[in-house]
Amino acid sequence: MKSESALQELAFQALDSFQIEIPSWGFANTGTRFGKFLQAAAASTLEEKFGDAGQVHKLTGVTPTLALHVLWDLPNGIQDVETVRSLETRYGVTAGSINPNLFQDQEYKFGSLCNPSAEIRERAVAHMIDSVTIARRLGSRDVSLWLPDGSNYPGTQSIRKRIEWLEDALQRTHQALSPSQRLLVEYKPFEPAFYHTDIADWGMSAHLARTAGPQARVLVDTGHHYAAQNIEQIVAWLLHIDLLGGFHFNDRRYADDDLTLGSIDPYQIFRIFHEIHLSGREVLGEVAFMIDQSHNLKGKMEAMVQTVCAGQELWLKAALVDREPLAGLQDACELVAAEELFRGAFWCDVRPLLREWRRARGLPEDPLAALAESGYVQRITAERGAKMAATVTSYA
Ligand code: RM4
Ligand code: MN
Ligand code: MN
Repeated sequence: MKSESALQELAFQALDSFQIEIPSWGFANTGTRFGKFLQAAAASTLEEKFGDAGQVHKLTGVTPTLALHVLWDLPNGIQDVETVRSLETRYGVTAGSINPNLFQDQEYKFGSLCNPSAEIRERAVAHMIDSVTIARRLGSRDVSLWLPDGSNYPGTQSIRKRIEWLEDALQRTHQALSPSQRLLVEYKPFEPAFYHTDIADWGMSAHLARTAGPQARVLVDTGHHYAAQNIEQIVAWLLHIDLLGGFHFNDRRYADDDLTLGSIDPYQIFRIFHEIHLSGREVLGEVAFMIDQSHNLKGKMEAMVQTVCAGQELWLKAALVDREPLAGLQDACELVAAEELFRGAFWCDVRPLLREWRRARGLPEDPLAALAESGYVQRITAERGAKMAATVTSYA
């Protein structure tokens, strides 16, 4: 048993090292495949997204960066960089990862970087390179690619040709990176394509990252796996081969559900965090923690604050695993004792320690309660609600 002060020191160190990026799209109106559900408090401009992100950072102290989606957030591309810069100063959060958008233009119906048309592939590569430029001008380290490409029916596309096109596109994107930038390659086995996706799993991402160049890494989105897949094992492998670039955190019950972190299976996030803790603190500079969630039913501000707090709780629980004795038990094959030690940390109620840490750092002890007390959500609901009636929600 650790003394109370030793425990506090360990907890404070762990919490000081934890930051997580929030996504601009987590504040906007989103929906299901069947329609959008509008919320009066949703952000519909980049300024509102920055405003909301600034508020989350003020309440939690651990979300200094906002992930941006080119086209959604910078519809005029490079020209919008100055606007972003002024919003950064105004709201106290800076632009985080830059996400190219290769999935909403009509020309990408049959793919973007893997489209059989050389002309369309060229346009998609140009967008990747623009995204690198945007990121550089904003001082953002990571360009984070999620590729929607794939096919729906067997025999309709050449899987092999598309691999070559992709290798070429990512090499060219990599050449545009400055020395401090990185290219993150996200994978997803399904949706929007359902027969094959061109980057379906971590092996494909790892290969593409390696072929692209030394500044490319793999991005693990927790919702982008088949059910029951052992994600922490993938994380352990990526750490081992030095290719883990970051995470998109969210939770899921079935597919890419984008539910709030830890809502369905908090133990899984704990197990992932354990692998990171095992690698030591140095690895944190190399592994970006990001949230990738859009909230259709929960209030957006509440869901984001709740997610950040859940992330901190699970990070802290995983930090409490007594790793040295655990290693001894593992080597001795003391299975029950090892498992009890491991899950003992998971069951520890860390909320009092978190409250102490927040108090010591001058943050509200209970960010969700502080959000409610601040009246922020009521204010944006009143301010933004009037615009809502004009928004289109229908699917067909
Ligand atoms: C994907 C993926 C990407 C996100 C897009 C919009 O499912 O998770 O990270 O940018 O959705
Ligand atoms: Mn994602
Ligand atoms: Mn996703």
